[in-house]
Amino acid sequence: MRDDPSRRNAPALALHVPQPRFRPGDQPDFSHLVIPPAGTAARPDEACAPADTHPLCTSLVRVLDDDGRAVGPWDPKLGAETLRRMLRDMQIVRAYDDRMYRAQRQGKTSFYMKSTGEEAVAVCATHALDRGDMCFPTYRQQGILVARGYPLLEMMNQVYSNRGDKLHGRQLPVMYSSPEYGFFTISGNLGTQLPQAVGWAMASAIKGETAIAAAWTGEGATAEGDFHAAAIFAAVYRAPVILNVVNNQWAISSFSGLAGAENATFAARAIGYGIAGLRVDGNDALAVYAATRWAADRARANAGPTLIEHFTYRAEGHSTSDDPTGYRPKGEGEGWPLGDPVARLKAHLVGLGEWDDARDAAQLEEVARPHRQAPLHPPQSRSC
Ligand SMILES: Cc1ncc(C[n+]2csc(CCOP(=O)(O)OP(=O)(O)O)c2C)c(N)n1
Ligand SMILES: [Mg+2]
Repeated sequence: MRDDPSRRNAPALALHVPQPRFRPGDQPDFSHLVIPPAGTAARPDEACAPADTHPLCTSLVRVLDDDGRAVGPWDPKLGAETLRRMLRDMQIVRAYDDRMYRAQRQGKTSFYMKSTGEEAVAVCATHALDRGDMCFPTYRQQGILVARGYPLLEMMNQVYSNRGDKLHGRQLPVMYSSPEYGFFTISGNLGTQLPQAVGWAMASAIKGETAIAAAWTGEGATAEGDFHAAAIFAAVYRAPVILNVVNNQWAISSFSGLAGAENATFAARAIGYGIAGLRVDGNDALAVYAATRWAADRARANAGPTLIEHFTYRAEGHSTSDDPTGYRPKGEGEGWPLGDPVARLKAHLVGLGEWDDARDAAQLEEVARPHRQAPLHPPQSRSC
């Protein structure tokens, strides 16, 4: 109380309200970010004590260097076929996103959300999981469905809420669901998928099965109580689950500082829960793959859950309802120091002699084609 005479000289209490570094009109500059060179992060054994991973919660696991070479102990040493498949899946996601964004602008659907710049987080993690593992995504992991070969036509049917929509228009566009493809129904209520994933993983263990669960959340939604409920259950029971935090710097117009990023990394939350944690270059396809495989192997060995922070950048607006020029500088993403995940994987393949510009151009043309051919209202009749 300011009137209390015994506290007359005490400073008035005040709150700290985090502010983003740059607003529209400012020149973005990411030089404050500490980006360790690729290949420098240590790779502990998958069955290590959680504390052995904790130095990695404030560092960054990176495999692809500036010249597109794979370096260091986290190099997953994937064959060219897998690398090309991951590149192709990321290119499909990007082409599909562009197409659906335009469809919304043409009035064919009410709403769409792109994952531009974050394609590796969903696509490469899925390639590192087993087909039977259960995924609990947000609206920005359409790459999981693409990586598992879910038909794009079914995805479009859902976005258009047309007669072919398996969900009969009962879900907001982009909130897909496919039990057959191990893709848990997306919920608009942020964070709910996290305790659900942990519960699914615990059930898998209780039944003595071998499938694990993986959940994704944006960094903004880690401020929800559900994140913490999920983490404590996962930690206490050593549930076979991977908790992915996709730190794309923004939660609609709120910057990551409002979810705690000024104080600690998101990966560092693993330290408080006493579980394994990794902080990963989310624009590095090989680092995402390697970290996910590490965490999956750890879960399968009953060594406990892993929290992975994917450090990335939301290159476009939050959704078709958003205009990011109202709260961040135009072109901020172009200065993002971790580059573009698709371009980086392409450069790696080219460097290996396993890809070239001509093949890339042909593939880009090809992945755009199915969208053009897809009928807007396919002739299937509804089953109910
Ligand atoms: C419980 C809840 N609170 C708020 C919202 C509104 N909302 C939808 S998306 C979003 C931002 C989420 O940001 P983040 O978790 O960082 O994920 P990103 O969109 O960046 O992938 C908010 C606040 C919601 N859908 N559910
Ligand atoms: Mg975010």
